[in-house]
Amino acid sequence: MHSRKVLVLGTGKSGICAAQQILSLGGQVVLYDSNEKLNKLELLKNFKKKDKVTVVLGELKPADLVQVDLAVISPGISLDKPFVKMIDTARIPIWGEIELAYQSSKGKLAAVTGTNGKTTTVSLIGEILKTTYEDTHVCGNIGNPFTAEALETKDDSATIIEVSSFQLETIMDFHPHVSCITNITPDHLDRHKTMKNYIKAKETIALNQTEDDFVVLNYDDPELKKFGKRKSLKPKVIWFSSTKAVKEGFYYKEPAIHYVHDGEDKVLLDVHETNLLGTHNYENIMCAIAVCMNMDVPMENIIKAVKRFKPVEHRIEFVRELNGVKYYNDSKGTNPDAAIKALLAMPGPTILIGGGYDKEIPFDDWCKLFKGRVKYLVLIGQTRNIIAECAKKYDFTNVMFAEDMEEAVKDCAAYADAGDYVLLSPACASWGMFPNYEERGRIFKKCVEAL
Ligand code: UMA
Repeated sequence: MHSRKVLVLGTGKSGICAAQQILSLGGQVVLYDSNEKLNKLELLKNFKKKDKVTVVLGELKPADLVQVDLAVISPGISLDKPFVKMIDTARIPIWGEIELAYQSSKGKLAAVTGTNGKTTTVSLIGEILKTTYEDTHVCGNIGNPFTAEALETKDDSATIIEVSSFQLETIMDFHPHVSCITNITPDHLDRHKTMKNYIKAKETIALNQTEDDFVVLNYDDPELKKFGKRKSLKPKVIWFSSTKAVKEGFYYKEPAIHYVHDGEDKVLLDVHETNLLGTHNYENIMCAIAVCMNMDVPMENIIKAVKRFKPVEHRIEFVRELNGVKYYNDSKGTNPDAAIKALLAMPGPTILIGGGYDKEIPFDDWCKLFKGRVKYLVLIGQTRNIIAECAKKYDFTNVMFAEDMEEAVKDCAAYADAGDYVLLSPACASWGMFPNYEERGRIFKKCVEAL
């Protein structure tokens, strides 16, 4: 990286951390963002005075590419963008921020992708790794860019990274020792266009793995079952299932998680001894155990950490009980599959807040579940008409529209009776109304606390 001139695309978390990594290694940075309204001086506050950084906002011109050796792209930028095509035509290699970090990272690396369950699984893996490795790094799509950690890693470090399909589109040498795909259901089709492209991006996680590596896969997911049986797949496959006893690997059968190895079936853990609720969470636990076992963590340490682990913020997070009504924040439910899991985890009649940014995903499977479970549906954001129409197809018409989160929460409180559950699980991304799902969740909690 020394003396290289690198064009960093995007000035969110990934872009800033990527630029800082390049500068630490002695390179120069051209920091670019399409948003011309950003403030250059504010952006430059992320760097030291002596750093060789220039900022370009708005349109990227061919002159900005002069002497650029490499471009590093943020995950939120689609490869279809004309400025990305211009960089490609100029034969400048384009790496994702993950690839940049990978090139400088040391020690053992595990990576988790999948439509849902990534954040809980990665957080749990992080807690387990900490029992055995003094130097553990938890990063990636979870909110802490890999580039923020990579230069801190050492030969005896353990790193667990959450990788999204966006990030996997631009890897090159990225090679985790253990990888995991939790599940694949429709998401991000506005960006990937087809399920085929989306699945392909997810499967890239194992692209550079060898016979010495491991990939943890969901036996119950038809796509992943096919993938795991593919002859060209090099790493050893470790299956997990929550529906059947696998011949080798992990399975959940109420009330326990089992490990089957060399014909021996061992009970590892009673799920009621954990703080996690719902079958999807037991799947996350199996993923975490499978990953950590192959990161050389003793089983005893794994089980202790699993039992101690508390649910992640914004994922079916209990907020408060008021007048016999329990409020749950599932702002991380950013696609229908995640929202289905949250709705199914509610033990009683539910008043549901849904809607948000349109990722062009069908809502049918989610709306089919409303009748008999959802008392009222309060819709916010860009998708509210689409969801209301879809719910109507499945005979569900108890729908209200709200302009913002405060109004939505007040509507829920007004219609809820003792014994009901109020759930924010929007099945959509937050963009358009909020900067990210974390902020949406925090605002929901604030409105609930203010009731
Ligand atoms: N931008 C451009 N041109 C474009 C599009 C965007 O310049 O055409 C600029 C925007 O103006 C903005 C910047 O790019 O300034 C934003 O970059 P980004 O969207 O990559 O955001 P980051 O802050 O870098 O956050 C990213 C991930 N965001 C996305 O993938 C959309 C974060 O995942 C991740 O936590 C972070 O890197 C650290 O790794 C969020 C997410 O929603 C949580 N992920 C999706 C998901 O989980 O479903 C994939």
